[in-house]
Amino acid sequence: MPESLSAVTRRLADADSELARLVEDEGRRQSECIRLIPSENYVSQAVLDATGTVLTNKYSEGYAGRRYYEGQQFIDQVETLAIERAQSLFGVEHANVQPYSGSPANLAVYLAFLKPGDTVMGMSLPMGGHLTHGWNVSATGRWFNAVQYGVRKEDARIDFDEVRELALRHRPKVIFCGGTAIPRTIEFDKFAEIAREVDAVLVADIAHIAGLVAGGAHPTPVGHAPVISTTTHKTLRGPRGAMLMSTEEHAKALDRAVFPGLQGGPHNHTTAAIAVALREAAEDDFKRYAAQIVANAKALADALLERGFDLVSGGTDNHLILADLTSKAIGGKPAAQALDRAGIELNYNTVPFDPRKPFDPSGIRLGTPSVTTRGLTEEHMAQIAAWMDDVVTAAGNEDESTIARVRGEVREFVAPFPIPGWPTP
Ligand code: DSN
Repeated sequence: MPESLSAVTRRLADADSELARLVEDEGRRQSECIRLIPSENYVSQAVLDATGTVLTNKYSEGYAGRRYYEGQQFIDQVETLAIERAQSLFGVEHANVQPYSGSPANLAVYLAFLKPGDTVMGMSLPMGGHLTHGWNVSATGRWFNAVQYGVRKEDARIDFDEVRELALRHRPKVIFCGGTAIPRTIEFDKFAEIAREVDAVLVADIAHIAGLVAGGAHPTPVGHAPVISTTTHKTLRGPRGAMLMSTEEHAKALDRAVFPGLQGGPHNHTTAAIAVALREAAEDDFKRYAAQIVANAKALADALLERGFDLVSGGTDNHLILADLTSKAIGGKPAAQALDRAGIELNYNTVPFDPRKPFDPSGIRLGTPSVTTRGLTEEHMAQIAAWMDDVVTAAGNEDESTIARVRGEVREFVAPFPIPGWPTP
């Protein structure tokens, strides 16, 4: 067993040293970087523990009390606990905790409410939506008649007159709101008004902001959207999984769509970890965490603006920032790659009305859920913006020595902020 392995991977190394080495390297990478991908986080030790339990050994197709396999005495209780915690945290009538991840959860929505060829409306991917909201390369855009809305060119905000006009013209059965690159508050009430007018089911995809909603740092869709879809691993800080929540009216249709419509056995170890995360999210500490995510994002946005970054919509209301690097004379991809070499991890992203291709777009997308989990606060954001500025400029000038200098400074900077589940160096 190699001496340099941490205690976390030493046991794994007894069985598989090659794999243990990779886990070790990834753990070190995560602890030595400033991780700014807005859909990622660091889960707690308890969530990690629940994920690595014997619950992974069990098949349990069906729902509590109605399974197709025996031996569900405890699995039923685990799933029920997760459901009850979701109901209580979000204030919803019904929760299904079985979807494997966000895309399958959204596909279950299609199966519950639409037939192939029916009309669905969602925000287009390059404007900030999600693949599964009807984007053309996704099954949802190929098998359904997808009508896509976007944002206004002037201020990058959703144009509700356009959304209403599209809805009246195309009469979608389902309208998705929410997305993956939306730096502003989602106005669920305005979407609900339009959905009512055309008799569509409004689905709020809160994958990105679920933790903010749970912690009171973003308005809730409950009372506006009868169906809510979310992943559990972003701001909610749980394992990689998803949930569908709804009013009682849609409970049966959604449950049938998840199983047997789309999936087989639920991943019980994930369900357990979701239950743990939901319990954590109900604590007062989590409210402080959610508020701090937003405070950090605003401070980081302000610091980036001061350094001449062009932010889509001019800033942020939530955890996420989208920057158009056109004015910095560099594409999003080479900038993201240089930042990664410098230990600052984010992703390249299209910006609304992007003239460049999705694989080589104009923007970068970043956010504060992970750094906030580590304990960074507003006072640290100016330094991160300064490094980003240095690296983006250096990347344009092929100045690798600046990138190497920042790499060293970043490593030193994050060292006092340990990550859960990983030993302090
Ligand atoms: N891949 C997720 C994100 O990064 O936003 C969305 O599915």
